[in-house]
Order: sequence, then C-alpha cells, then structure tokens
Amino acid sequence: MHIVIVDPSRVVLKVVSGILTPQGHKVYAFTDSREALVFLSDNEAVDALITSLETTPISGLELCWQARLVAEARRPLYIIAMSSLHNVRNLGEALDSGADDFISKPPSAEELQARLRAAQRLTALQRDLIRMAETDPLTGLLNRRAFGTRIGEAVERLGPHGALSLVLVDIDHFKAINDAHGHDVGDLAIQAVAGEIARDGGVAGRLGGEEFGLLLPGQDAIAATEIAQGLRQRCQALIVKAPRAPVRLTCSLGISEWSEGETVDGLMKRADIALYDAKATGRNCVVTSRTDFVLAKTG
Ligand code: GH3
Ligand code: MG
Ligand code: MG
Repeated sequence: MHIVIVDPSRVVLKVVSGILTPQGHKVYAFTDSREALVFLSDNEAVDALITSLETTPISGLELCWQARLVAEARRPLYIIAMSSLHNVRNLGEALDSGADDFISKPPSAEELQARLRAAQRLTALQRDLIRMAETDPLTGLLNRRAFGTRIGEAVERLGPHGALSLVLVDIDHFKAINDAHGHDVGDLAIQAVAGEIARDGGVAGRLGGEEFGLLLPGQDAIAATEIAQGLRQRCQALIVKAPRAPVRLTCSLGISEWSEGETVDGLMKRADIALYDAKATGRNCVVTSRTDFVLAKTG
C-alpha cells in the first residue's frame, strides 16, 4: 500500500516506517499534518493514512476528517488513528471523525501488519467497486455520471488562465448500421469509435448509446478543434469487421470551450448545440461553439 504516516515524533515515524517498509509498503512520513494532507490530496496512489491524534498544526481528528473529505467516493483510503492514550473516548472520537481503525502507540509490528492486511483487502474491494460504478461495460470508458463528475472537478481545478474544452461525438446514422448488420455489429462499431476517442489523451466517456464525450483539460477551442478533426478522420477511416460486409462509419462532433463563470451544464449545452448543428449541416464534420455563441464549422 501507499501509506502516509503522521506523528510529531521522528522516532515514532522511524519505528512505524521500519515495520512497514520491509513488508513492501511505500511509506511517506510527516511530522507536519498540513503537509501530509496536501501530499495525500495530490497523490491519488495513497490508499492508507496512519495518523497520531496528537498532531500539529491540524489535530489528528481534524486530519482524519479532512482526509476522508479528500477521498470521498472517488478513491479508497483506509485511515488508522493512533494514540498513546488508548481509551474509549479517543477511540469513539477517531471513528466518528472518519477513521476506520484505532491502534495504540507505539504499535506492535504484528498488530500493525495484521490490521494493514485487513485494510488491503478492503481497499482492493473498494477500488473494484469504484471502477465498476464509473465504467461503461461495453467500452471501458467512463459512464455518463462519472464523466459529468470529471468535468466538474476539471472546472474546479482550472486556474484563472486555464483552458478546458469539451468535445461531444455522435456516430452518424447509427440506427442504419444496427438495422443492416444487427445489434452485435453495432456494438463493435461503438467499441471501435470508443477506442479512437480514448487515444486522444483526454478524459473519455460514453454518454449514451452512440454518443461520447472527450474532455480536454489545457486545450482551448482551436486546439480542441484540431484534435476533433483528427478524431473525425480516424473514425471515417475505421473498418469494422462484420460477417456480412465490413462496416464504415462517420461521426459528427460538437465542441465548446469553457468560459469564466460558466456552469458544467452550460458547457455541455453549448457542445450539444454545436453537435446538433454538425448533424443539421451535413454530418461527418466538426462544429465549434465560440463563447460568443457564433458557431464555426470545419471539415
Ligand atoms: P444521427 O446521425 O442523427 O445521430 O442518427 P442515428 O441513427 O445515429 O441516431 P438515433 O438516435 O436515431 O439512433 C441511435 C440508435 O442507437 C438507436 C438505438 O437503438 C441504438 N443504440 C443505443 N444504444 C445501443 C447499444 O448499446 N448498442 C447498439 N448496437 N445500439 C444501440
Ligand atoms: Mg447518431
Ligand atoms: Mg445519438
């Protein structure tokens, strides 16, 4: 596991690290609880926190609470509180503050290792559940809900000069593919397009039947349009193997670049209008919504 340990004493940190490192755990030790929290927030790989209750500047209880908020439902995080005062009040407060377990300090090697084995079983299960809840089973891309959450997070992370674009992709006349070749071949076409969307380095999701989203953090509308054009061309070049005859397809794409103060719904809506425009003006093209609502068609 990737474990953050927090304790005001370097001796305790050394003892605990000495127990965990030989077991193959990656240990990050902190005497400062605020630094530990920042590290934990920035490093998704961290899946366990062992904190003393006697930490500064953030108390151990507060750290448990804050760490729980950071992890939310997005990633597994097993929290073990540790105190030299092993009494019922401390135990209750720690568990109520988001800790999963409580150990006395300094912990015995055997006890700590056993508790971490339990933690490992639980976090592996949680990781699987989170992945299943976020993934579209046909394509392996994010599902609609998880994709929406990622947009919200990307908007939150945007600095004052940051760029973020959203591309919506919809297979053209997909119903005709299903009708001519059957639902299974339709599924293969969906998977093929999903594979192309996943190659562009953004956050890719399947929003519904044959409609996809590609979120491009750091890309403005011009850069996103270029990426979308490449994607459109790759989709046009796809050949889906089918029993009757190989299937060719095209996609229409709509783009919106996030503008200051805009909501996630607003961003989605503009990309959707652009996509609708791409459909209305001939399909197999990219339409880019400008923030002043002028639509630009390319391809
Ligand atoms: P347009 O160019 O305007 O997008 O036309 P279209 O035919 O692609 O769009 P329409 O919305 O009329 O049809 C989408 C079809 O996609 C209807 C539905 O039966 C089919 N569909 C939805 N989900 C799946 C799926 O998971 N697999 C398959 N094979 N078909 C699906
Ligand atoms: Mg379609
Ligand atoms: Mg559609």
